Amino acid sequence: MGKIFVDACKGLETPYTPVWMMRQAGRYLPQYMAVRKEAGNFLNLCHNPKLAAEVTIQPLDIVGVDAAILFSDILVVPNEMGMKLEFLAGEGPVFDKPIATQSDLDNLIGGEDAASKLTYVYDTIKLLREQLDARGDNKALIGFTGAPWTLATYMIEGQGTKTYNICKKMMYSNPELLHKILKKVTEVVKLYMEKQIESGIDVVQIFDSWAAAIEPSKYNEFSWSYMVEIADYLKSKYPETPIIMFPKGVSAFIERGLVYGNFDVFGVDWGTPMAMAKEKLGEKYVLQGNMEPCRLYDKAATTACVEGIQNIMGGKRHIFNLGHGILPDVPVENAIHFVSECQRVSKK
Ligand code: 1CP
Repeated sequence: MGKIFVDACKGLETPYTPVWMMRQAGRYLPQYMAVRKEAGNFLNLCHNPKLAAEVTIQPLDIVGVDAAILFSDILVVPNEMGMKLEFLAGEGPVFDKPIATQSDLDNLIGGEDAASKLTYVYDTIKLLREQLDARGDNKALIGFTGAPWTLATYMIEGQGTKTYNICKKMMYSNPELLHKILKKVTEVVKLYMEKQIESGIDVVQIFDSWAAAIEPSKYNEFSWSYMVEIADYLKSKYPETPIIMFPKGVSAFIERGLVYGNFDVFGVDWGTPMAMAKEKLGEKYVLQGNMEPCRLYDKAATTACVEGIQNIMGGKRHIFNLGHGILPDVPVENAIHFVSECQRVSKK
């Protein structure tokens, strides 16, 4: 028997619709908080394969999801390109010297030199591969990367942002430099994902969390085309490894029929009506999603949404998920409820 999650990514029939949650290994789990404390801080946890593997597995046992997602962060990539990264309590990620000029970019490590520094990620994956195979329960392992655009927003702004004004100023006044940054990041990401696959992941997910910062007519040029390039590269070498594309907030882009490329699964965010996504994309891609994460605060609101999505998708070419990450103050029992409801309503 194949892994139910991998089969679903390929559009094959499965006994029920598999489910996982973005950000499922994280702060809403007391068991995660305990391991993070043991590690000292979040980045130490990412750098420690034994502990990173432990928190990756936690949601399989505690919440019952059908796939594990590698515990790491999208920002380890710019960090290993030479940008010093810190996670400040309450403020999130901060880079001490954002990229503003061509010479800042030239100082960054690129290509194989950067990708081969991420050994702790590959070691975590190898450990997880052994542990998951030993369990024998056919749960899949998802590897991931940030999209070049989403990574570039942190590299240029130096931190999270509400307005994206520094990177958008570059987009309109110096697009050549922005493209050079995106190209350099794309080259590292291609090799990074290739090494994740070689280390043992089953499926790749690309997070373009800040896709919605770009106006629809510029989205292909500054983000989508780079992800298509990454997918083409990976598919030419690993045609059997499914790729999930999750761009957040691009409902206008979907509606205009602008989605193309060598992906297997399209991750639908919670602001996009599932019926519209199905109509526009359902034949080309398996769809993943898309419950509004805040419905997890209420069990009845969760059940109603799961049933609604099931009615639209009918258990075909679908993977249940949230339409973005789970929030830290969600009760664990509500997450368990979501997962079991997805499996219940879709059981054949
Ligand atoms: O323990 C802590 O305090 C740190 C919180 C945390 C965690 C648990 C961060 C900091 N990152 C992570 C893990 C993580 N990040 C995972 C693996 C765990 C899982 O999904 O189960 C993944 C896939 C990510 C990816 C990630 N990091 C994204 C894309 C996904 C998304 O939610 O859109 C982004 C944008 C980041 C950046 C990031 N990492 C952490 C913070 C606080 C932020 C900033 C978010 C922001 O700018 O608003």
